[in-house]
Amino acid sequence: MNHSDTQTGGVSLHAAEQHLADDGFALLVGMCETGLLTRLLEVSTERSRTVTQALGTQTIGIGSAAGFHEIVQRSPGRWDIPVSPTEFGVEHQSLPWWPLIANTLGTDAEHAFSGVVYSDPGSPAQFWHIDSPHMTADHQPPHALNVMVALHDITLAMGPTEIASGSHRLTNHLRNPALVSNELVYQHETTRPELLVADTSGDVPERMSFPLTAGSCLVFDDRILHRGLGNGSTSRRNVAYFSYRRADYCENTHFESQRSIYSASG
Ligand SMILES: O=C(O)CCC(=O)C(=O)O
Repeated sequence: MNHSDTQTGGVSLHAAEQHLADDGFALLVGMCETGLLTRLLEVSTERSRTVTQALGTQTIGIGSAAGFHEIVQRSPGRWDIPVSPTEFGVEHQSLPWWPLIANTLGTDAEHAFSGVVYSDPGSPAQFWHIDSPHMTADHQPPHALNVMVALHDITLAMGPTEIASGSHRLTNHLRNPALVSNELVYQHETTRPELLVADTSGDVPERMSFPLTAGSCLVFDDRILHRGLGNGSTSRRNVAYFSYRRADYCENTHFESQRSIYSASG
């Protein structure tokens, strides 16, 4: 089914698809109706409470390999807690952004990950990173997309996700020998937008971040350079995420943890 006439959060689906292809991201304002938003926030809040209570005083390093199935610390004070669509009480193909996903990745696109990522007040900005590497030297359409849903109004002080606009075309380590795949995917202090055009005449991709109203979504290509900004406010910043992949793409760099907080060995 082609959804080209659909409206996606007040933006035509066609315009959102075009932004995604050209800039590597699309901002969809007012995407979730109140019922969906309330459900996502309530389930996220309850799950984070249960998981952090079960974690207790166990320390947890940075990155998914150092984390648990139920919780990963993505950077200091930034916590990723997986929640499946079923646990959220939603059917992923019924979510309001699905037409954009289906038109970009195919109607057989698969749900890859979902959950909530929250940052504590005072937590610092992440290092720039991508979520998965390019697969071929020539530029291909995205193999995976992320939808970040603001679960409440998010001011710039609370640290929304920052994007290097258009960088999905520049993060190709198979084309640019100066780039190291692992230093793009795993947060590395030297990775920043300038690196992508070093020793070339190309412009540095513009850094962009937006205050988000509750229920607005930032959709981005998995290969774009991005980072969570620091939370300089006194409130916790909560974002639900839903990630999708093409049916023929099955790499995993997102959740590499091997242990559960509920197992006796930790
Ligand atoms: O917290 C955010 O805004 C982004 C998080 C992120 O990109 C990550 O942890 O990989």
